[in-house]
Amino acid sequence: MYLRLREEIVFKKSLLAVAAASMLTLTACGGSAGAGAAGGSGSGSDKITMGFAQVGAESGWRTANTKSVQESAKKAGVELKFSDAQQKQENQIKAIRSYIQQKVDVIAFSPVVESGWDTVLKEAKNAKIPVILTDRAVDSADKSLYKTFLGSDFVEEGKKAGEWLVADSKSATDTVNIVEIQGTTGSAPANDRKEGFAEAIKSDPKLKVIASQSGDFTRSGGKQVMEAFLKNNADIDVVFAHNDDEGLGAIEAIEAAGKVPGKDIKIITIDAVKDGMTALSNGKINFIVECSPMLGDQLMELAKKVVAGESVPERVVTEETTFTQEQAKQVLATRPY
Ligand code: GZL
Repeated sequence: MYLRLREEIVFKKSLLAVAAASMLTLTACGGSAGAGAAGGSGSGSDKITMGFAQVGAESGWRTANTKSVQESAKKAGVELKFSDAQQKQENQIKAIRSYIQQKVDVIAFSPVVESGWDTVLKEAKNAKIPVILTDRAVDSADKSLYKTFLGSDFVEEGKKAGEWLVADSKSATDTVNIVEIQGTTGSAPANDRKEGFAEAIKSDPKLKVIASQSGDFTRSGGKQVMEAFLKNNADIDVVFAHNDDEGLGAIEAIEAAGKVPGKDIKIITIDAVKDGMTALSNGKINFIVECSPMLGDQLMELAKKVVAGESVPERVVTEETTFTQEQAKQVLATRPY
């Protein structure tokens, strides 16, 4: 009797051991599938699905950024669902909600403005779908609402623009009147570039921002704002435009007013897209701070890690430089965008 009982206990113990072992394997396997466990497409296949909510197509930079994301997704074997919000926050929120409905494995987006994202990001978190911020940031206090923020340091970009002007104005004796064409109102790049530029020019009291208005990062916006600045200010020495497209619009307005861009009125912009670099090499712009739109490869790498449950840095800052007129002439032919 005792022996049989003992055999029975040994047998049951070994059954339990087998069951526990198989459970471990399953969990491990579920973990590696990532997507299923994370509440994503649950396909269990290695291929991940990304929902990308793009800002719009407002500038040369945005077009290059979209191209980079789409080409990198193809190269990385990531299935990409893509939407263009025409620069409207409600459209981006709608797109993110639809990605949640479709149970994508990961959501990535460039928030058109900094505020108003907590509700929809909480919905993604509750659906266990990780979110990656790319290009622009949100001002949410809850850092758990996204896994990482990949993009430029816009304050640094504004500072570089201001520092160039401080150096270029060293020999000036009179006040240097600056007009500023800001990016999209409420967006991280507009807020931060303005902050960085103001910080840098504080060191020279001759440098005065006499007018500042949003051109919404578009060429037409830059032209309209510059026309108004020229009408209301007799003596403008410098334009600081938050992106190349606004600077190119300002050039049109300056030339229409019979003045020489780059000479009568100096122009500093940010981005370094092909059209901006062409104007820089032709002397119509004086200095450009680079802001790289080529975020696609890094985004896909981060997405795969996040879906696989691996840890990623909270912040990934993109590498970028600056260009003078001489430097633009040397690199223009080889610029990738
Ligand atoms: C910056 C990006 C800005 C560009 C503009 O990372 O968000 O938006 O500077 C674009 O050209 O429209």
